[in-house]
Amino acid sequence: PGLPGLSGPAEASLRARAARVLAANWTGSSTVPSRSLYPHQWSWDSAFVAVGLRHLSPLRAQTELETLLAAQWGDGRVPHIVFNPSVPLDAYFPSPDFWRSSTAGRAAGAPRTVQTSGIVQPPVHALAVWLVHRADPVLSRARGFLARAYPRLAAWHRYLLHRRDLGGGGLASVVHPWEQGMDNSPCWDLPLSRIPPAPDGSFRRADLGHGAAEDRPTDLDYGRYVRLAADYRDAGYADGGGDFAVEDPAFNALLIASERALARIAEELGAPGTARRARAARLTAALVERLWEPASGMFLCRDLRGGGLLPERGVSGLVPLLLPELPGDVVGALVRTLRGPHFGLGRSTALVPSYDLLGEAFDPHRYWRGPAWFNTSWLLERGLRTHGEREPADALRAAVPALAGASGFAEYVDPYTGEACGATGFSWTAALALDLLH
Ligand code: 9WN
Repeated sequence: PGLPGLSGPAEASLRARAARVLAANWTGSSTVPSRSLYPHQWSWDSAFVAVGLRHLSPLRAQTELETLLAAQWGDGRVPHIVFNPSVPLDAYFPSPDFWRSSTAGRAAGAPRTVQTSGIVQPPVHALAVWLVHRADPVLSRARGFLARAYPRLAAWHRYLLHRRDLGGGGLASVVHPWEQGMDNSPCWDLPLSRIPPAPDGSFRRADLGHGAAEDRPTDLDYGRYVRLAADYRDAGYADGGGDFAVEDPAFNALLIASERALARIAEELGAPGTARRARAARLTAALVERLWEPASGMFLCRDLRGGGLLPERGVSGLVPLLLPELPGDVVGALVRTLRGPHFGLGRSTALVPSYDLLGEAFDPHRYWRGPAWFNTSWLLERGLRTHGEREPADALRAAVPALAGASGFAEYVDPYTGEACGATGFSWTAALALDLLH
């Protein structure tokens, strides 16, 4: 379907502009999220980028995912950053000399030839692989795309479901806010408050050279990010011992959606998908049991070190709407929360804010503390459509490309005004806008 209110030529020019962003950010084997702020390959960015790229070049979309999966560690983890060796060390912090993957990560099977970070990001990859396959099954079969990706994706899920089941309830935990992808979400304020920050002056932020300081995480946040990552590195990237461990609803919902995609991939390859589908159903039940909070009408994060659910309402708690096997009362409550005063969708906001509009920590410009991001709106568009909520799904389907184009493909926008924040020419914004134009 076309974009309501947008003429054919306007829509064509929006597509062409989005394609130009992705062409400018393509390095030859993968796409950087942003030439200025993020000059390497990021894990969940690449999955979202591939979903859009499949409409421009299924070959590039396959290559994007293959480049990422080639950097997988022996223990199955897919690193959150794959570093480009031709980019100067001071262009992004933390750089490869901080993570020291090939030495500190040796016991966990880090690759020798490519430098990576040692943490992970949300597992959107199997879903992306499946969508990319479907865009051009003939090319995919000719290249053995699924057959090569499948064992890597299976090992990735195995890592998350075994090494990362730190709470023992079946769900995967994140051990760093960067892993969940919503770095400075107010959900992390309490668990992070227990982490002593790395001393001032012991590291140098590169992000402040590109982004406005008031739109980025604070120095105190960074001190804590650095401490947590350094502790993990110094423990050889072994799981289980860190001071931060959280079960996050979006991370687990994406794992479940990807497990369902993996079932379809298995079937396409001639193997049964039943065990994976059953696992997805079990994980959905565990998600509801461990993270659903009826009084808030949404999922919350579980803090394994402090104990209990974290009270903050982040957009992450709405993302499980993606899952078709969610109980009906949970779906109904999620849709009401999304459209109610805390997220305001279709009333005060056209895209989904990253955090509770009524929350004490709400800030319309500061990164994951309020601004609307395009990937979460894309996920919720899918979720609404999955559950037959056609009218709000159609509205999001129109708003994502419109605001992406109007903001210069911004990294994130003010949820009330649509004003661009962070980097412009941001890859997943362009990719997901393109996807919704198809
Ligand atoms: C740390 C690349 C990434 C996204 C994350 C976003 C931001 C990095 C940073 O940029 O995080 O991984 O330096 O702030 O929060 O979701 O994947 O676009």
